[in-house]
Amino acid sequence: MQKLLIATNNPGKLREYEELLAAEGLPLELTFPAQEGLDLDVIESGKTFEENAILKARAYAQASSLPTLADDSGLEVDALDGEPGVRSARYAGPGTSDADRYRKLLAALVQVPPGARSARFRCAVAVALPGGQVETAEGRCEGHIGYEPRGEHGFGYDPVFVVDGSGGRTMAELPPEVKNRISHRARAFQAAVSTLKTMLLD
Ligand code: ITT
Repeated sequence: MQKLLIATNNPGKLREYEELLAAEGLPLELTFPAQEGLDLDVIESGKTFEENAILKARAYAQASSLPTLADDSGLEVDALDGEPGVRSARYAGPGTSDADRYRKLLAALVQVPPGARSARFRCAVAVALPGGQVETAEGRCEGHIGYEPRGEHGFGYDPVFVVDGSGGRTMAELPPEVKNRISHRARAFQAAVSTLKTMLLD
């Protein structure tokens, strides 16, 4: 079966891609950086999610000689002019946890009233071939930032992100199969399916 390298060191993302691929039934065998003996430190110097996804996908495709999917994603908060955005993983500095990051976000929004806390998760997916060809797709999920963390599922900022149309539930309160139908990552992946088929399976 055709292999596809999922170029991420984030275990939450990995789990979601395994489920997304299984749901789509694509005849692709997923592999991961650790499984391929790869430990790259790609500098995410891009200004956009798309630029950073391309940087990661190309670096791993070249190092592994495998078709590679990378994802750059994050949270844009309107009251913070789109922050943390592409800096979502680094928002609270080096060596910090998911909880440190969402606590810093809640603190930054402490004065912001309900109704002004709109936000969205965004995800850019890049699929690169070892020769350098690359295609991208994007997905978004709209919502707002709550006042305290709720829920046990997911990862990252999920406990503080209240999903539009979910009856007031945070992303971390949605069962994984529901997150994987409506999330930014699910939507970006859906948008990339036809590209994956053309690039890898035709
Ligand atoms: P890789 O670069 O190795 O894939 P990363 O975690 O550093 O892992 P990003 O640079 O794309 O990935 O940063 C994305 C950050 O945005 C991630 O660390 C979370 O804090 C947040 N994020 C992205 N998708 C999320 C999701 O589905 N739920 C909650 N937080 C998310």
